[in-house]
Amino acid sequence: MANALREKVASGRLAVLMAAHNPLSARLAEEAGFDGIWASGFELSAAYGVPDASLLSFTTHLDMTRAIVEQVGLPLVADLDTGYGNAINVGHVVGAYARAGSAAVVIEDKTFPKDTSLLAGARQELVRVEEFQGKIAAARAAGAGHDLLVIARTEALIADLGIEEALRRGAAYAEAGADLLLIHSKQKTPDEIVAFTGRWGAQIPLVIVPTAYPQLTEAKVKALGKISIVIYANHAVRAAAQAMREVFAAIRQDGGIHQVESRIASVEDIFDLQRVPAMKAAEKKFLR
Ligand code: SPV
Ligand code: MG
Repeated sequence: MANALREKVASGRLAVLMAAHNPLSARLAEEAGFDGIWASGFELSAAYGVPDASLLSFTTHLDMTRAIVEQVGLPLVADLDTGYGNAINVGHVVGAYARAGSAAVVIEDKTFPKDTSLLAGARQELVRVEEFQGKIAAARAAGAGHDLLVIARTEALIADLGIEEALRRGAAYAEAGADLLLIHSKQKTPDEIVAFTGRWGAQIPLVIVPTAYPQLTEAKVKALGKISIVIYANHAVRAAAQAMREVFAAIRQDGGIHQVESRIASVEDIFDLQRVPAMKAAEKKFLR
């Protein structure tokens, strides 16, 4: 099967990805018309109630990835954090994600165990450039034959190392064979990303995660150029948390579930999301 994300990037159109932490959230993202799924480490960690700090094993995240790929047709971009160790670990892990049907993997240049990027005062330590180039090369080798995109992510801006260092690392990662560069920023305005994008030599296209600077709309991203993928990295779990909190509070307040019916998805809606109609059709055909 051709890699639809590679085709979208090659076409020069912007691909917009939504985060997911399970197949249901991925299916809702598909229903809403997103171009792909971001298999987010932050979202899965939050779903397990633990910090996004290399606490979940890669097989836990791989299980989620497989489950999403089995249920949703959109290309999936797997968040591999640091690659769970050195270049040998990266090769092992990326091979598994490639065989699971990922369209792309993202590996970031932080040390293992990582700390999450948007947390104030978090540990943000980067590995040597050469070491990360080796990890990119290992990822490429493991993905060969699977039409897998390798996205290198630099956390230079997250680590407060400045635009020069981010540009230096980005260029080195492009040279090592990355297909795209994810440049992450925690600034509350788009200025830093706009400045970086302006100075980027466009060796490879950029990926951004505008969580901290939501003012940068898709129209503005397109106007900047050089950016091929936008990832809305945590909006599934944040939407779910808020919706559950509000409905749970209302049920406690009302002393029953009699008032919330119109505020939540119907049971029939969930049946549809579970593909019950397809199962019923199969029963007619196969149950004898
Ligand atoms: C994720 O969603 O897991 C990400 C994006 O890597 S961020 O949480 O902003 O680092
Ligand atoms: Mg992550």
